[in-house]
Amino acid sequence: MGTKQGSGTLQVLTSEQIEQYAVAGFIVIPDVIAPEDIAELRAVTDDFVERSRAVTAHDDVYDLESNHSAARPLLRRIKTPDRWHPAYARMVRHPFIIAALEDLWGTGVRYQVSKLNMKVAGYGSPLEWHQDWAFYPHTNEDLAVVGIMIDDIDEENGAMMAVPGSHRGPIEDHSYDGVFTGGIDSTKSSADFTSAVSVCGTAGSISIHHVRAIHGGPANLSGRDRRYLLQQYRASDTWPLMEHVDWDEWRANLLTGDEVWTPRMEALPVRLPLPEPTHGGSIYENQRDLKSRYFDDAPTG
Ligand SMILES: O=C(O)CCC(=O)C(=O)O
Repeated sequence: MGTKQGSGTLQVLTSEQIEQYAVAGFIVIPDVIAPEDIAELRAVTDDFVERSRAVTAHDDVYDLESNHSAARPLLRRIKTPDRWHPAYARMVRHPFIIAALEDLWGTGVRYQVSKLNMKVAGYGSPLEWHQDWAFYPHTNEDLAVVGIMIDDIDEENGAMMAVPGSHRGPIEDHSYDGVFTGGIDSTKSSADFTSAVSVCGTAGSISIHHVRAIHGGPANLSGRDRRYLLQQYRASDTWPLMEHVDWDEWRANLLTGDEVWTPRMEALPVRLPLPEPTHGGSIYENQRDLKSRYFDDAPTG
């Protein structure tokens, strides 16, 4: 095994928060993103929704709810939002977020990819239980998703739910009928889904969840939108087992620390996400083949 490079001095997280992350596999930190940044993210996102009226099928930017229309634009997701607008790109390099990940890992930090999950009021689709690790196993487990709460998020408007301690459990089977679906068949898993908790916070809070934590969440049946900007990061010394590495992009995404030529290897449970899903483009599409559903679908009316 390699060794971590960190200084050992915490910059932004408390030792209690680090302990909570280690035990539960996720934390929420309030008041990280400034109100003016949240206001800008909301306005920019509203513009994207407006422009989606002209869109009739999933594309590189938009993942659509099934009854999206020009008259009533309904987005499930804005894909790779940092590529399309600087307001999102700035959030990728938010100093608090980078420092928090350094605190957790004691290594440099590399950015991976982002998505903005919309869960629109009265509709937003559920996501079945899954572990991000099932999609992208690496040489070590220091990967996390940082969720920026653009709206107040609570149990009513479809907060993500996570199973405490599940990041210390096995890698679950995410296949159904022999195909990788990116979702767990809860009737076949030994995970305790009844212990799951909602990951809630006011707008401007961030969540951080571990790559192996089991998480998912219900449809948003409330009258309030739930926009959640999810940014994926990995430690500078973790390398993907399967992903194609574009060298220029890989280097450009190293936000802090030195390039590492010797991946840190850990003995971890891994399952490969194969055979590939029948439906590609987003996790929502991948999960279409998972016929055993835990969360009720959103109403289509
Ligand atoms: O939007 C959510 O509540 C969960 C997001 C998630 O797990 C994902 O997009 O993989």
